[in-house]
Amino acid sequence: MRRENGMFILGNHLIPQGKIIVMDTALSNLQLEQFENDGYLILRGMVTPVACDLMLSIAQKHLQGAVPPLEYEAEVGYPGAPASLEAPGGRTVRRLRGAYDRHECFRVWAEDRRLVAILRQLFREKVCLTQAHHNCVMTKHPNFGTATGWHRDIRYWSFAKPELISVWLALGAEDEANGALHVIPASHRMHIRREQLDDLDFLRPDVADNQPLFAQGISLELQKGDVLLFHSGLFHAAGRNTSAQVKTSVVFAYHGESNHPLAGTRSASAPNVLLG
Ligand SMILES: O=C(O)CCC(=O)C(=O)O
Repeated sequence: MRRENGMFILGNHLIPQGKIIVMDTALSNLQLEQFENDGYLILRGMVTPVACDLMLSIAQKHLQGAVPPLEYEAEVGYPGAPASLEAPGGRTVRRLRGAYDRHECFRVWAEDRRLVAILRQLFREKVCLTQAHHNCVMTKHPNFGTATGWHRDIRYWSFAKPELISVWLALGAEDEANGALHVIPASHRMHIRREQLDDLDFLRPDVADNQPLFAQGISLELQKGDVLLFHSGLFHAAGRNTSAQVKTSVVFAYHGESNHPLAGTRSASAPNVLLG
C-alpha cells in the first residue's frame, strides 16, 4: 500500500490515512512457538475493515459478473455438490481463482509488507508467493456450498520440502453457522498411515484410529480482518454455510525462497513471486 498526501492508495482507491491502522508487526517468541507447536496462528484484526470491504466489493462484483477464472462447486464434486454445471445450483462458485492477477486490491494484500515480514520470520528466509495454489477468493455459498473433509493442503502440492503456509483472510465473520474452518492442532507433525486416508487423501470417517483425531478438532471463529496462518501439513475441514450470506475469504499460499516447486508438477505450473 502506498502513501501520498495524507491518503493511502489501495489499487485505484484513495483511503484517508486515519481509517487504516498501520501496524509494524513482528511475531513474538510465543507466537512463533505457537505456530511451530500448533501449526496455525491467528492474527486478529490485521486487515482494516476498509480494506476488507474493498476486497469484498470487488469479489462480489466478480461473482455477479462470473469473471473468470472460476471454480464451481460442481467441479470440486464434494458430497452434496450439484451434479453438473447445468444442474440446479450448478453455477455456484467455490473459488474466484487467480486472485493475485484478478485485482490490485488482492495483490496489495498478498504483498503486504507486514505479512511478508511475519512469513519471513516463520520461514527464516526470503518469502515467495506461489500462484499455483490457493491464490483465490474462497467463497462458501448458502444452499449449494459444500462441506470439506479433513485434509492437508500439501496433499496435492509438490515442493522440495512440505513446508508451506496458507494465509486465510476473513472478509467477514466466520463461525459455525457459515462454515468456519476447523483444525486439528499439532496435526502438521503427525504421522498418518495411508489406510487412514481415502483416495482423495481425506481422513476416512470410518477408521477407528481417526476418531481420536476428529475429537481434537476445534472450530476457529474469525472476525472481519482476522488472518489465519496455517501450515500446509495441518489437517483442516469446514462445514456448510447455513446462514443467508455468502462467506468470503482471500487465500494465498507462500513458501521459503529455497523451497522450490518440483519440475513438471502442477506446483511449478505458475510463476512464484519473490517478495523479500
Ligand atoms: O471452506 C472450506 O470448505 C475449506 C476450504 C479448504 O480447506 C481448502 O480449499 O483447502
